[in-house]
Amino acid sequence: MGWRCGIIGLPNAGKSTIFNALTAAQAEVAAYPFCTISPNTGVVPVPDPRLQRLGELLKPERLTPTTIEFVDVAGLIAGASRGEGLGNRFLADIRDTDLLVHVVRCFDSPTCPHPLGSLDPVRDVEVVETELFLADLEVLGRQLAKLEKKAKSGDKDAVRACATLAKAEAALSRGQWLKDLPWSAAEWEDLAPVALLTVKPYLLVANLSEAEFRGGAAYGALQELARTRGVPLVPILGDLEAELMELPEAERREFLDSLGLKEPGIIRLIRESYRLLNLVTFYTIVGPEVRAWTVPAGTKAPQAAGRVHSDMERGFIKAEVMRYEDLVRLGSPARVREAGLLTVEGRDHVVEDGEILHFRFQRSG
Ligand SMILES: Nc1nc2c(ncn2[C@@H]2O[C@H](COP(=O)(O)OP(=O)(O)OP(=O)(O)O)[C@@H](O)[C@H]2O)c(=O)[nH]1
Ligand SMILES: [Mg+2]
Repeated sequence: MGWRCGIIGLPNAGKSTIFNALTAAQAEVAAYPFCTISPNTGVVPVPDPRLQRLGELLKPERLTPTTIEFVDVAGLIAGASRGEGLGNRFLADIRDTDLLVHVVRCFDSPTCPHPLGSLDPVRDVEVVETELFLADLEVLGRQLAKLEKKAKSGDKDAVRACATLAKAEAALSRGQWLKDLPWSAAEWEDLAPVALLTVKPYLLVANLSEAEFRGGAAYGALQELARTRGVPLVPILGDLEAELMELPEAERREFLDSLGLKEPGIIRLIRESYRLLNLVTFYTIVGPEVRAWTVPAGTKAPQAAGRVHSDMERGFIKAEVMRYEDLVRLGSPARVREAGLLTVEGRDHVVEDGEILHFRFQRSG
């Protein structure tokens, strides 16, 4: 199972350009696996300084990072939620993603016209978000109609679910993202079967020309919007970064330095996406391989073992746990053990970010 980030936005915003830069970013983290599942889906390694450090320390034959997927979705236009343009296709494509990455155009181009005739990122954000809201209202309406019939016949669960869905409808009508509401666990369960979009974590990408990057008014307005709304905003120089990824490391460095950047925007985008997905990274050291794994926050040890191998979950006995910090400070797993800092945890252990886990399990069969 992977985590999927859907790249959405108006046509000609630069979604495919950024997708291409992302999938070429394997050069940035060389020797890591990368594969394209379909023309529009790319698996991208997550840059991980801790894994690099473990590599330097333990010198394994293989260092395997964790990955996330990016999906380059068809462009969306006003009316998409009612099937305009590639509307239905667009909605189907993003329903099964875990995060929405909204690419907003912040560049002028004589050769590539803006679909709405002018450069105005704040308006563009509004147009796209309106479609997300309308799409959610539509599925909620349909689901409510079904549930109301059940509720009338006295189904208690349906009565409660109706109340939750009506609350969601009211919030959307006020312009609130469903992800920002303090839902109870029971309410989340009511919402889970409904294919909603505004429950997903969300971030904005400013796709910038160099001129806008150096203080353009359009970018400024988008920054202000992101700040007031508290939405993460990642600046990317789409065209340039796509080309940059094909250059040798030294030239790339020089170019980034000339822009005053520490790293390419797409690398920040991968890190920021990973952060918003609310995932936890743990590590395993097995034979010649040190490997990073991803589980949702709150996952317990047996289910984490199941990520590595289903037999390990079935036959789970216990997990030996080291902290990344202890290993780096003391220099080897043996010293961590000698220092008494290796703990043995059972089935109820909740895996924390940065743990190095060794699973003990009963082999089946
Ligand atoms: N000047 C400039 N042009 C860009 C930039 N990013 C993308 N473009 C150009 O804009 C055009 C559209 O880019 P795409 O990446 O295909 O846009 P898209 O959002 O995938 O468009 P659809 O697939 O039609 O929805 C291409 O000609 C790109 O070269 C940029 O940062 N600066
Ligand atoms: Mg495209």
